[in-house]
Amino acid sequence: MANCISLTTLRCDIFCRVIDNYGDAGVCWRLARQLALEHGWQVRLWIDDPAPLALLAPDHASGPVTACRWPTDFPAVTADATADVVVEAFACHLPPAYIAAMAQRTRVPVWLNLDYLSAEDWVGDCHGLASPHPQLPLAKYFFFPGFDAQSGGLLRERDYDPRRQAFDADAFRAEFALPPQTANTLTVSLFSYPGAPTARLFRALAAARQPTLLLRPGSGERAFTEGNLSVRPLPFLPQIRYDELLWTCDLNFVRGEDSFVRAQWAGKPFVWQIYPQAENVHRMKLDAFLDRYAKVGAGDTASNTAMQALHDFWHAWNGEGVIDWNHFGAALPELTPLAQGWSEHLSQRPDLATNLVQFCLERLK
Ligand code: TRH
Repeated sequence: MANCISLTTLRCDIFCRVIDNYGDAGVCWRLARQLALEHGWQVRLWIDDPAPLALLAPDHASGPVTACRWPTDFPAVTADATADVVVEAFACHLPPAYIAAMAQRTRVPVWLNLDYLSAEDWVGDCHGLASPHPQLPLAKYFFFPGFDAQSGGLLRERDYDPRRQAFDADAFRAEFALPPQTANTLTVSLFSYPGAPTARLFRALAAARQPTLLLRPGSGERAFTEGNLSVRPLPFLPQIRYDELLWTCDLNFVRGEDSFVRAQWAGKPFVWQIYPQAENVHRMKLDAFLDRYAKVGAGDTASNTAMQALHDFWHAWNGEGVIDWNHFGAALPELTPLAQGWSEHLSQRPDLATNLVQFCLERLK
């Protein structure tokens, strides 16, 4: 890790505490890269556990973001060692010594709490609200990702479309020794939490008429074939290449937050396993997204039958009901244009990094 305390002129410090899995680091790294590459900010990512970065961005040490180990006992720093923009990711609580130094700055920093993504309507009412610090001359702004213009938007790199246009799916398949694409085989990617009903899904795919090639990145599981199902493990791909897997497939099972967003950009049918929360709070978040998604699909792109099949399959995938692959699989020809339309609908809006830069420049005195 770089020697970070000595750096003096800084534009943005992002603080990330890795709760579990990859998403905290995944979201923060993606944001940090965009702020550095697309907006020219000097960005440090303070992360308490750099292990996920080694998988997400094996070349992270080569820049453009300076990854710093967030020590348990963050030392006292001077005001000029703090940044103009400070992003507190997912309410990770900044080091008190750092907050004290922020308060000493001649130019008050813009302090953002980057929250978790939700499709719920209340996000638009909370996005951008300021919360004054009780003792210090500082205010923290709540910055909510989201699916509409009242939110902070979604992370999407400027080079996403050119990367996709340059992508060679055959070369990707050859690189991972996968069979060439055939019209009749369904290619599926699966990234899920341990509680997902994968055994039931595999049995249904094995018994289905259509052959399925199912790719499991980072699962460590073995390859096997059962009936019409062929399961192949893949290595955990660097974050920049995970998009390529999603583009290769006809259907993507994703989870959490960042892979969920990436599947939407890919414009292929997807199934989302939401991060489980206490008292089933996550079910409201799941339905809030399905409501938005159905509104876009309610037009000419998907019938009520297809939308019902999607709704029921998503609920079953999240532990509510039984997996019915026949209905969901039969709906895929209608769900594909729906996914494409949704991706195009979302990509009309400014991306989250652009919105965040605008938000901060308006508040930097
Ligand atoms: O790993 P996750 O379950 O992370 C979760 C969620 O972010 C959740 O919101 C948060 O509360 C919890 O962490 C603490 O799922 P997510 O968000 O999809 O993050 C996975 C990251 O890993 C994402 O950036 C995509 C990336 N990835 C790769 O880069 N290569 C891969 O091969 C795979 C499978 C994923």
